[in-house]
Amino acid sequence: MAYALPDLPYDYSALEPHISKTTLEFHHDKHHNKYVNTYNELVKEAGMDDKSIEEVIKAIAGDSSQQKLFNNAAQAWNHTFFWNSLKPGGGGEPSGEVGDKIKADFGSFDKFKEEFSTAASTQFGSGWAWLVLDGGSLKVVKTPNAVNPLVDGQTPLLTLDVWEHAYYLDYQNARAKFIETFLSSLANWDFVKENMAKA
Ligand code: MN3
Repeated sequence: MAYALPDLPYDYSALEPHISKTTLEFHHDKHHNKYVNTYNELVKEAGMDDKSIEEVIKAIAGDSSQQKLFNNAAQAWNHTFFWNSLKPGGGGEPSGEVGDKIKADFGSFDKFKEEFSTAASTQFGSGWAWLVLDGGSLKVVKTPNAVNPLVDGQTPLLTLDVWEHAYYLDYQNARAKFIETFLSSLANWDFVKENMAKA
């Protein structure tokens, strides 16, 4: 099925000063848009356009002959998930069932933050850091390039894009500062709660 580029779930300037309007314009209108357009061309050529994008991602993961289709499918999907992982006035320690689950599975919110920060900062080169549900437990994982946790049968709950295009205009090479800002001011715990409820 053709995949539509979603609008951002907030205004382009809504995440300032943490993520600038310019970054979101490039990241959404140029990068994400290109992944979506390329995916829509390639999925048709591959004769797989009767499938949902999630089905395509799972079906061709690890198939080196379909690497370009996989990369564009996963990047199209990952970015939509990333926009929803951010919200104005987000971040900080979540309360309620999400906060309780984090404490139960990581020991404390600080332990979770430490694991997530380590995953995001040690992903060498381009990739993603994720909070996932794996067999009922919360876990932090990192993935290279376009890969996402769907290919390992995990349920993504929250993600941070650590490709340089996600932060370079606002943070230059200071990835650690971008990660810290995501956790303190942007992470969308409502989205995590929705994803936990659907899992
Ligand atoms: Mn990106």
